[in-house]
Amino acid sequence: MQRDTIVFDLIRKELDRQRHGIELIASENFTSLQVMEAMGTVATNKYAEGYPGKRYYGGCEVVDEIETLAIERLKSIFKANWANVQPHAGAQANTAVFIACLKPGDKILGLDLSMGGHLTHGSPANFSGKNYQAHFYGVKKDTGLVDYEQLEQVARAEKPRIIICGASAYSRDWDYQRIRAVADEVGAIVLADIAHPAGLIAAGLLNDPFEYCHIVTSTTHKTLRGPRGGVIMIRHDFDNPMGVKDPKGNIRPMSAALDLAVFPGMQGGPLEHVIAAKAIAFGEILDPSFKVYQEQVRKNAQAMAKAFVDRGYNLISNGTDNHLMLIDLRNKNITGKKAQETLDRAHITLNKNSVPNDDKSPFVTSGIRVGVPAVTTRGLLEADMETTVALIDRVLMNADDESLIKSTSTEVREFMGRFPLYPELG
Ligand code: DSN
Repeated sequence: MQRDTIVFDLIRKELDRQRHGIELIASENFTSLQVMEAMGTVATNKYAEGYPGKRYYGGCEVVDEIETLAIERLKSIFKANWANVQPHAGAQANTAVFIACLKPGDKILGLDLSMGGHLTHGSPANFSGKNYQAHFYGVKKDTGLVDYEQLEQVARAEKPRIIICGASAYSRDWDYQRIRAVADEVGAIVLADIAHPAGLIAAGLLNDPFEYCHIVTSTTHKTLRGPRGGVIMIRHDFDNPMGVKDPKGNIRPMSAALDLAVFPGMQGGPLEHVIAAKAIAFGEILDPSFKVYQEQVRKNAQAMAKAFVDRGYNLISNGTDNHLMLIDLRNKNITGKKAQETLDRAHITLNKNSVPNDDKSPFVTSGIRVGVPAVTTRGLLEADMETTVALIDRVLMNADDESLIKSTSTEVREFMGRFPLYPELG
C-alpha cells in the first residue's frame, strides 16, 4: 500500500494552521512531541479489555505496565487513592459515573448549559438529560457567580442523587465545601467535573475539589496538556450507592463500581496508545516546570481580562480566576457567531458562546469564550495578551472591512512566527 499522501498532506496543512494562528479556544492546547509520539505507536494494536493484571486477552503484560504507570502518576498528581485512565473522553468519564451511581430516571443537579455548564451535566440534547431527570442551578444575574443559594434550594426541593459542579464556560473558582454540605443534607453524591481547570488545580492554584467531592472527572487534553481523553478519580473511597455486590456478597467500593461502569459497562477495549500518552503527560505534570506553566496561564488570563475590560468589553463576573473568560458582546453590537467567523478569517481562533440570560440562540449567541492555555504553551507572555486583545478589538470593530481583516491576518502570522511550534517537525 502506498503512503496516503492525501491524508498526510491534510495533516501538514493542519500543522501550518496551528502554527500561524492565535489559538484561544479555552479547551485546546499543544501537547509535547513525546505525548503525540506515543499515540502513533504499536500500543494502538493491542486489545486489553479489563484492567492491569485482570485482562480478558493474552499478551497484555506490557500494556499492564503502561496503564499502571499512568494510574500511579495520576494518583500522585492529585493525591487520589484510586484512578481509572480508560475513559476515551470527558463525556465517557461522566457517563461511567452516572452508570455507577444512578438508575434511569434518577435526579441529577448541574449548572445549566446556557449559564456555562456542560452538555453531559443534564442537557436535554444529551444522554444525561434524556436518561435522567435533570435539574439546574445558574449564575447570579448581577455578579455572574454561581448562585449557591439556588443550588441549595433546588437540592433541598428535588433531592438529586448527584450534584455536579464544574463548567465549560465559567471563569471563577468553586466553593466545593458549600456544595458538599448541602449534598450531605440531601444524601447526594458530589461529582466535580474539573475538565477545564484541572491543570490549575494540579498546580495548587485553585481550590482542591478532592477533599469535598466524592468523585472527580476530567479530560486530559485541556489545561492538563495531555492527549485527548478522560479520567475518573477518588481520594476517599466509599460504598457504591447502588449496592452493587462482589461475588462474596460484600458491597463493592465506589471505585470498583466505577471500574465496572467503564468496562464492561460502557466501553470495550481501552486505547492503550492514548493511555501511554496520558502516562507521559502525567510525568510532565509531575515536573516542577508544569507549575511554572500554570502560573503563567493564570497571569496571562488576568492580563488578557484586564486588556478587554480596558477596551470596554463586558466580562461575565468582571474577570477570571482560571484560564478563560466569557465576554458578553452585546454592548459591542456584534454576535458571537459573527465574531467567531470574522476572527477566523484573521487566523484568531476562539468560539462563540452563550452568555447567562442570552437572548440569542446557541447557534448565534451574544458572547465569545477566550482561553489562554494554548498560547501560553506557545510562549506568549502578559504583554502579548495586550497585543492579542488589540488585534481582536480591531477585527471586531471593523468586521465588514475585508482588506483590514486580510492585513490583520498577515500581522497575526508574523506575530506567531516569533513563537515556534513543533520546529522538530520541519
Ligand atoms: N467541548 C469542550 C469545551 O470546549 O469546553 C467541552 O467538552
